[in-house]
Amino acid sequence: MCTFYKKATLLTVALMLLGLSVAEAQLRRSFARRGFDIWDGMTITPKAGVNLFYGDLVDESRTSYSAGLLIDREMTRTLSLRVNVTAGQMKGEQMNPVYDLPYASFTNFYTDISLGGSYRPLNHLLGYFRERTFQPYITGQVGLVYFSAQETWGPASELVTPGAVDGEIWRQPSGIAPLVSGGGGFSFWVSPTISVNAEFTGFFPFSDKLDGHDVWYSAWPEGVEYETDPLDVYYTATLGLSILISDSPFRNDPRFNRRSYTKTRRFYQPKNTGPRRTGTRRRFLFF
Ligand SMILES: [Ca+2]
Repeated sequence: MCTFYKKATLLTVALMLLGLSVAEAQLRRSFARRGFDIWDGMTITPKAGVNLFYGDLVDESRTSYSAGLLIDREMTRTLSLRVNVTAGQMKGEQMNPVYDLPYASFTNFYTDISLGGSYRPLNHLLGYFRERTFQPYITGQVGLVYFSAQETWGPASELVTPGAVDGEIWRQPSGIAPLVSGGGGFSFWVSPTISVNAEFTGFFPFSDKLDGHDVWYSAWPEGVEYETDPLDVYYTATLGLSILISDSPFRNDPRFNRRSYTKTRRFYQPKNTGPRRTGTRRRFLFF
């Protein structure tokens, strides 16, 4: 098992380095074409939502809260480079089917940081359009997760495992594990600088200890040790507000000019509802 996690760590680090070198190559090319500005096409998205934990410990109460920040920079008309940070608390409970009581429960404070890319298929299929109302995307990332878990015995444990005491802390593992993640989402255009963002991502950490639970015992602390499947997985569903720092150098596809024009014009048109003073004329906007 140890070798597996070592290999996974090496693979994750290799993928992160590959991602960085691809990004650097992209940046060099952009720089050669025009003056490079890191802020061009960058959005920051504060977001919050729920996380759902699925692991070898958890049957119930798997939903808790997360918040995070996404930094996304357009690199091409369809691809972005992104850094995502999420933090929050996870929780869950395992039920004993015989007594219908909780055997154990866990909480985990976690923070993950991921580097990856996202792909906007509509820009590919229909042409680049910055103000597209509904802009879906898919994303893939590699990263690291810090976890600080606590597993607590439940009322059924006293009836099943000699040595267990209901309400007492069983284990408190913490550490850093590599992860891969993937998912999708969409942004909903509100104004030239603001979009609403919704995203669903699955995180697959290379550790079985995010729920504090990797092995179990016939008796505690000196019983036979049994290993479980190393399958701790969590998902996040978040809502956020994307703020555009600076427009990207990419121009809208010509077919979107008219739509872009009316939308942008409507946004910038002065809303003059009061009585018009003599001598003042409506400003004419030419986009
Ligand atoms: Ca586990």
